[in-house]
Order: sequence, then structure tokens, then C-alpha cells
Amino acid sequence: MSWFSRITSGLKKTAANLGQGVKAAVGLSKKLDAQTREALEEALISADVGLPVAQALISDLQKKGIPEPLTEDSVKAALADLIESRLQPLAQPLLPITNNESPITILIAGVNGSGKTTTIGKLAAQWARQGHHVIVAAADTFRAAAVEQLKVWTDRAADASKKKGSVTIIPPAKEGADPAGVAFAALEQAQKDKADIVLIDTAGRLPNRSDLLAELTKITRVVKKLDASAPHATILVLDSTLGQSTLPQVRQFHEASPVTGLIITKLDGSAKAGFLLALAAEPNPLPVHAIGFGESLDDLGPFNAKAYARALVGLPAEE
Ligand SMILES: Nc1nc2c(ncn2[C@@H]2O[C@H](COP(=O)(O)OP(=O)(O)O)[C@@H](O)[C@H]2O)c(=O)[nH]1
Ligand SMILES: [Mg+2]
Repeated sequence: MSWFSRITSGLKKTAANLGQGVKAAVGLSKKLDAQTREALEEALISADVGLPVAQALISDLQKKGIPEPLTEDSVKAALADLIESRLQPLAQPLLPITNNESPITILIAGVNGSGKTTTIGKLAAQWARQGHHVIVAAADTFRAAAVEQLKVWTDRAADASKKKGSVTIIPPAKEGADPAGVAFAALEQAQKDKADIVLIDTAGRLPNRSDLLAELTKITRVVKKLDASAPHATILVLDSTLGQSTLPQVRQFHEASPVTGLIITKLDGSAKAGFLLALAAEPNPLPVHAIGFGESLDDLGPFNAKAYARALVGLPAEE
């Protein structure tokens, strides 16, 4: 199955609600009158786009004009176009992995259970398959099982690379060790081995736990001792099943360590995939580097605004 089709099938929960809402709205009068506009607004809200974005989209739809009698497909196609143009600025691939002097250091942050460790496994596999040497810092020393879980993923990623590249885990010296120390040791090792990428796994920092956010700040500070330009990216992993309630997380993490981009997980189970439109409407929207649709290595891929927009409203992907 192509990645575009994966996006379509992955977003089917959100599309079912939104698509049904559009169908019901169009069935009212087949005109873009007040009643239909209100029903369309509700349909958009059901996908968790948020009230301001729902209202803005309906007003855009009115401005754009749409031939009457309305059909389900004409409304969906018009909405998909408007959604695509709002999402397009978010679609930015992760920084290119070039032959740098020093390894590219990427800090992976997010609340507990958002999918950080799983995402690290998927990213490591992708890069190792391309022949890169990846080092993963097991800096989630908060829970004993976290290192073991990461090891399972790095082993899987290493196997998948078929020796084209490599994936090496740097565990903490002992349980409960200082996370910043683990990140430091990993970067030091990576510089020595001339590795290409360092991925730093971190503990599930509840944003209201200021000590854990301070830990993230400390990791950033400590890796700078080895490479002043590190971390080259700080990626916040967001669980899409939480929808718009992830927005305050973005702001809080950003204060601890400037977030440079997002990876959205669990879109296969989310009925709130429209929240990306709320993210796009934020004052300085962050890029979405990748989206995740499941629990295996190949379930992570690029964010494509057109495919995503069409999938949201329940239209098939255009390859
Ligand atoms: N369905 C689904 N489950 C996911 C996805 N990403 C992660 N998970 C699951 O979410 C749970 C938490 O993931 P984990 O990587 O441990 O989160 P962490 O606490 O942020 O490191 C695990 O059971 C994962 O298998 C995804 O894209 N889709
Ligand atoms: Mg984890």
C-alpha cells in the first residue's frame, strides 16, 4: 500500500465523523445557507479542528463560492482544498542528514505514552536503512523498564537496516542515572565513532512537573559542551488521540527547550485528526516532520498536506 493510501485508511475514524457530517449538511437544502453552514461547522468541530478554525473555513468556503445545488463531493473537494492550503506550511521534512563534521543531535520530547520510544525506533530504522550510523541515548532513566523497551526497538531497527547502517544504544551507567549524563556519553561516543545521528530518548515529562522540564533544559545545556550547535532539533511527539488538548503541551515544552518540530503519532486510532488545523492556526506554527499510523517500523512517514486534507474529509488519495 502506498503511503498516501496509508494516510487515507489511517484517518478513517476522523473521516467517518466529518464525512457523515458533511453528508447530513448537504442533505438539508443543497444550498450554502445559514442552516447548512452551521451543520458544516459542526462537522468540522467533530474532527477537533476547534471553533475558530471551523468558522474561518466556513467563511472561506462562502468566499470561494461553490455551485448549487451542492453535492457531497463538491463540498468535500472544496473543503479539502481549503484545508490543504492551511496545512501546507506545516509540511517540512526533518533536517537532511548530511556528512557533517559532528553528528546531528536530535532530542525527542513529549509526555508519557505519546510514542517517543516507538518513534525513535522507526526513525533509527529509516536512517540505518539509508546507510547512516545512528546512536540512541537511553536518557529515560526515570522508569526501569524504559531502557529495556528502547533496546527492543533499537534491535529491531538494527535488524531492519541489514547492516547497511547501524543502530547502537547507549544505556545509563546505572538505574536512575542522570539523563543529561547519558546524553553527554552518547554524543561523546558518536563523535568518537563518527556516527551520523544521535537520538536522545527522554522520560515522559508531565508538563506540570517542573523538575522534569528542568531535566530537559539540562540535557540541552550539557550536549552543548560537546557541540555548541546541538541539539540540532528538538522534536515534540504528540499523541493525536488527545486532539487539541496537546496544544498547551506544545507551549510548555517550548519553554523548556525550544521545540523545532513535531511528530504526530497514533493517527490510526484518532478521531481527532483535525487538530492539526488548530496547530496550524497557532501564532508561530511548528512544522510537522512525520506522522505515525501504527506500532511497526514502517508505520511512520512524511506529512503530506494534500493527502492528509483529502483523507480528513473522506476523499480518496490522489497520487
Ligand atoms: N496505534 C498506535 N500505537 C502507537 C503508535 N505510536 C506508539 N504507539 C503505542 O503507544 C504506546 C506508548 O508508546 P511509547 O513509544 O512507549 O511512548 P513514550 O512513553 O512516549 O516513549 C505503546 O504501546 C506504543 O506501541 C502509533 O502510531 N499507533
Ligand atoms: Mg519511552
